[in-house]
Amino acid sequence: MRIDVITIFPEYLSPLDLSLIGKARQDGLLTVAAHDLREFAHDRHRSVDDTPFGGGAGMVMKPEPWAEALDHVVAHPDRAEGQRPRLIVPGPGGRPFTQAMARDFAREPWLVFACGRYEGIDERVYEYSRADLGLEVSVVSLGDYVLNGGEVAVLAMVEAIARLLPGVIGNADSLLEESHEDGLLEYPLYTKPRVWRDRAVPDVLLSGNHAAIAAWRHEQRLARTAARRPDLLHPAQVTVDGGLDVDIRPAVPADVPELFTLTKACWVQEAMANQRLDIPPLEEPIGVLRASLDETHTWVARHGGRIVGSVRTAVRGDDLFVSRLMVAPDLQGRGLGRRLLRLAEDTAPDGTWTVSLIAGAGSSDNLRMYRKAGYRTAPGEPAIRGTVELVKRRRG
Ligand code: JD8
Repeated sequence: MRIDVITIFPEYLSPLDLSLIGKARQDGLLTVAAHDLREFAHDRHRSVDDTPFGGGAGMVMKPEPWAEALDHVVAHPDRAEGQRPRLIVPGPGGRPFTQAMARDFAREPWLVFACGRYEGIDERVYEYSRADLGLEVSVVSLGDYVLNGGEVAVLAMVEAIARLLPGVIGNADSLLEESHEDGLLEYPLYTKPRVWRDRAVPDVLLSGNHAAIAAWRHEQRLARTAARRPDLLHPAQVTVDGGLDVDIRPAVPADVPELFTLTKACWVQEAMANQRLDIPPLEEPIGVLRASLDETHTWVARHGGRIVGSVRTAVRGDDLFVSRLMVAPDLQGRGLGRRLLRLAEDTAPDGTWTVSLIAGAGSSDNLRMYRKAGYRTAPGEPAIRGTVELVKRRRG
């Protein structure tokens, strides 16, 4: 990737000589060139700013030096004829810079950053870049606070973009585990010593129990995200009772006809997601459902008098088996499935060490929810082809 930066303070970008970005440049993965805007100003004082038309405080960057600088950069001799960079202009009024944008920019072969100063750049420079130079122009903001110019934003954006380039970060897997990649903040970190100034590392991290560690870390990530960045969570995840107003009770025989119908509606979705019809809940006759109420714990959730969800549990030795977790198709994605799952988990009697369930291998929404809830794929082959067996270790 090639990056050109136009600025009146090229020295501001010297941090890009250091660390991982410096190494990537040495390794030829990345080229960064800083251009001094003043070299494109030709009056005695090399002035790049002037007073604003229409009045107002401060100064505005003049269009002529910008146009010359952009002409110069876009005509770079190493670049193929007709190739055009993307132009990124940092500005407090831009679209907020996100990890998704960093990924998007990292796919481009060539980026140009234009660093404004003073009150900003004459608006005609944006028009000229689009219309005459044929550039896609993105005004991007680092965040909701005021900087004096675009240089600091460029440092941040170039770092976020360059670390996504193939080969810049040794272990590509580590990129996948980061916050802002999967929507939750990081879990807390600890290293040696085990006890430091009377503060011990949480016991679970020393237990050697990888499932328990994963479950603990997941809980920490959820709690942190709810506390610091509730905007990243689904509303139903922020507080336990923040979801739909539902009444959850043990199922009774009078619920069976309606529960039977809801089951079919929900598992038609499953049949489509997994491209098969031989799924037990779809095939089950109503009499078998009736009998299951005596052999399992089944709950139904009602909203406005109507059954909108259900879940079933059965104790099998030291495992709690959860099945028939369903939410009416029109009410999915509001956290009700998660609530029913939590309720099922909470009913596990003492002496139950794991909670397990089976999901269709093609049910990606369900699988994502189960993983977020701390479930992990059970070792070994699943008993039923096309399914995934999931297990979660209970806490404490
Ligand atoms: C570019 C000039 C300063 C902008 C008066 C003083 C980004 N998140 C961000 N906050 N601020 C900037 C930013 C600020 C800039 C320039 C970026 C060029 N200024 C001006 C207008 C109001 N101040 C930014 N990215």
